[in-house]
Amino acid sequence: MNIPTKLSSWKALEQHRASLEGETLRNLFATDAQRFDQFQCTAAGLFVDYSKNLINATTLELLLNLASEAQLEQKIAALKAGDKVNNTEARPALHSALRNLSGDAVMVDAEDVMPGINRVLDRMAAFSEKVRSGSWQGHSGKAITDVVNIGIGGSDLGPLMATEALAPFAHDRLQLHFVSNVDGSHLASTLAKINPETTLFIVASKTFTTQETLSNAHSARNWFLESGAPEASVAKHFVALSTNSDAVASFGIDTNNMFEFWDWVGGRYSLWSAIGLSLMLSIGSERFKQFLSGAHEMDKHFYEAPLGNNMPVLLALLTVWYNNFYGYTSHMIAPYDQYLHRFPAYLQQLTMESNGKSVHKDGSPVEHSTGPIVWGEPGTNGQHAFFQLLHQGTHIIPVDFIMPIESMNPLSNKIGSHHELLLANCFAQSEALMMGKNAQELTLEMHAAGESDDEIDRLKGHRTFTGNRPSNTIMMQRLDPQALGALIALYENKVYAEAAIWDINPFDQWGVELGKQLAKSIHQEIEAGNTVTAHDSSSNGLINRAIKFRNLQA
Ligand code: G6Q
Repeated sequence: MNIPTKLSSWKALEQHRASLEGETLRNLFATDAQRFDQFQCTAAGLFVDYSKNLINATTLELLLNLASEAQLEQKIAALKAGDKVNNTEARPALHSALRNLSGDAVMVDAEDVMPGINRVLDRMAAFSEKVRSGSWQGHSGKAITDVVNIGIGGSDLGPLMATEALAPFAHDRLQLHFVSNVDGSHLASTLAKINPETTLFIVASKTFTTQETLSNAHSARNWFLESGAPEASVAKHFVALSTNSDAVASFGIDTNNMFEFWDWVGGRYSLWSAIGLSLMLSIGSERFKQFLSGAHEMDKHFYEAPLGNNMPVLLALLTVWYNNFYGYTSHMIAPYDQYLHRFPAYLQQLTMESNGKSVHKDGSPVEHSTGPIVWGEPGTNGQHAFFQLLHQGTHIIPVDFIMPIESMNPLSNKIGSHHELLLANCFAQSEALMMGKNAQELTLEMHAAGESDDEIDRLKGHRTFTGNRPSNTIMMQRLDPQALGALIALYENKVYAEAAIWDINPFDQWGVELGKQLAKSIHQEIEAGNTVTAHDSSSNGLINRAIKFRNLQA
């Protein structure tokens, strides 16, 4: 085991960090005209400018030393080879096999998993074509118009985010809906918009034991049957995506209508598997393949590029740099593309569920902070809300700006082109965060606007900006299936590289399991309706209050 804080490269980075005290991004740019050329990376159709970071050539060298000392290359090779990198669950993490278009075998326990993956992909493609063409019909002989994916967490966020991101490529007739929350309002508001005769429900659950999903699926089936649909027609309107065929059968879905995946696919990494069926229905199997291909290109880059020119590794090292050597433990994702509006939420699960860990792989406590808090909103909306804190707050929050160069909707009017305005805002934000505005610049600006020296003095503290706030800018030509695949795989691989350096397991989620377990027992208590005493006084009090008021209403 490589405890990161004990590595000599970690200690060297601590010293280097101290030597950078007082250094500014402004100065780093002023003294190095090549900075933009030096700190950039291109891979799988994506371009990353990481020059607006608090690093110099020595920082990068020392971070790369840390990667080597933490055996990152060997750990990347282990991931690719299907080693049991998820040590607490004794499983490999082979989401990369799901998009492995190389034709090479991928072995799990001496068996090549590629034929099984390709068989399911072919079944998904054949089914999608039937639904899209209208030849798959509901019980009254009408084509499907609405698809409702019922799932939660990894069985929801990925397909939801990607379906929204690729909305310009969506099928004309099919409306996609996603129901995740066990709050009945989520399902009810969706059911109110659709017709049971022309709706296909996809019940997406790796384990097929998740209470929220099963509860929503049962209510959806009741609604469907109460509409007068014959029991035998459930097969035309309900399909399942799961690893658990017994549970699918006992729910009442014909296992011929089940698309399988495997326990070595983590929930939050499952979008590339059968869990992507809703996306495939929306964009078609060919485009789904382009989506896989973008991710595969990024995987190849991750496996093969030297660490110093490896996009996921570089972004991971920057996160480690800020998280562990500056104490910047929050990370903001700002997609300048409305279609990516669910991308920050998706990344929140990917990164926080993967790297929100406090112990090393051997179970010993970590001595450093791990996964940052990830959040965000699309620009320019965020600019009119929380960006104030990014510019002048006491927290320094590194930002990833994500920006397609071409718009899918190139509107313009007498003010100009929407997309040029969007681009301008994105570039303006990263520049402003980095450069800030000093007293001299403010004075010139306020004098030019005819303001008095007194007024300048009065407002100086409020209207100057320290700057020195780091960001990356990730650009792509346009947000198409290939680019989205590459973008997601970039972050998946980045998360793995961070975990490898921190020596934590990014593929388990015992916190999620705890929630599932506790909710189950409290649910039984609420259903029973008796006064509970088994918990702490707060939990007892809350549960009893809910029971009391529910009984009063009954
Ligand atoms: C993901 C997590 C979690 C999971 C959901 C749904 O990595 O494990 O978000 O995806 O709890 O689980 P099921 O797909 O088994 O219903």
